[in-house]
Amino acid sequence: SDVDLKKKAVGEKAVEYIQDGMTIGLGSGSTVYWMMKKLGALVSTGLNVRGVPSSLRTEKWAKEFGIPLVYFSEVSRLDVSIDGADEVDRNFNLVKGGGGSLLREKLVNDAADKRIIVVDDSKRVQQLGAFPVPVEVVQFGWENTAKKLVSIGCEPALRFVDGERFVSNNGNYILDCQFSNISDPFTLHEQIKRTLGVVETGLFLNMTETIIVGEEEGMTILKK
Ligand code: DER
Repeated sequence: SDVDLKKKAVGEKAVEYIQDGMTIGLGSGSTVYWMMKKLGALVSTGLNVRGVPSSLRTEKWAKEFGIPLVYFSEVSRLDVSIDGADEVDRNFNLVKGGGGSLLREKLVNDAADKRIIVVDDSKRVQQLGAFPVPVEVVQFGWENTAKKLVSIGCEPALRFVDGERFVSNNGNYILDCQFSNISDPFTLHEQIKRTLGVVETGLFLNMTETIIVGEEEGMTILKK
């Protein structure tokens, strides 16, 4: 589909930001898939890199494509992280977590010197919030946590996949929280974050400075 073509184009473009010897934060999702496929091809021709995966699914792809991996505990900083997003606003703020990897993605993203986001243009929005904000919560007492989130002004829905409660790579649940409109994502993130039972939110604020957007004709590279 033309969305896949856009994802492939921007995923492959992001590889241009990777230099020999770099340690890379490997994001998660179908756009990152194309970046990893291209990166694997360059590794097979001699590019020397190592990656920290932000999900078990990404770890599997890295092994499939021959991208050397390193434990997060073995590196202090990452040279660059490359990841996707579910929504991107004009201030480079993101909603992420559609794939359920937001906690590790945020930890990897935070440890990177340069952070690159790759999206197709359907992800660009004027204001965040059409996409429900994924919130990772501990399993114990999740119903009470959900009630607290209602009082912040959202409609939280426990995420199910294939009829089963989704459990993240960290053993937590995800509540997809639909807000009517998010005028101040910073305040909202803080409100959600300090709610008892919440581990992390899918609001990635001030966490990227380069966004590569795939379009009908070519792509746009946004720099903050
Ligand atoms: O779950 C995530 O945060 C992914 O990065 C997601 O936001 C992007 O997934 P996609 O590239 O498959 O659209």
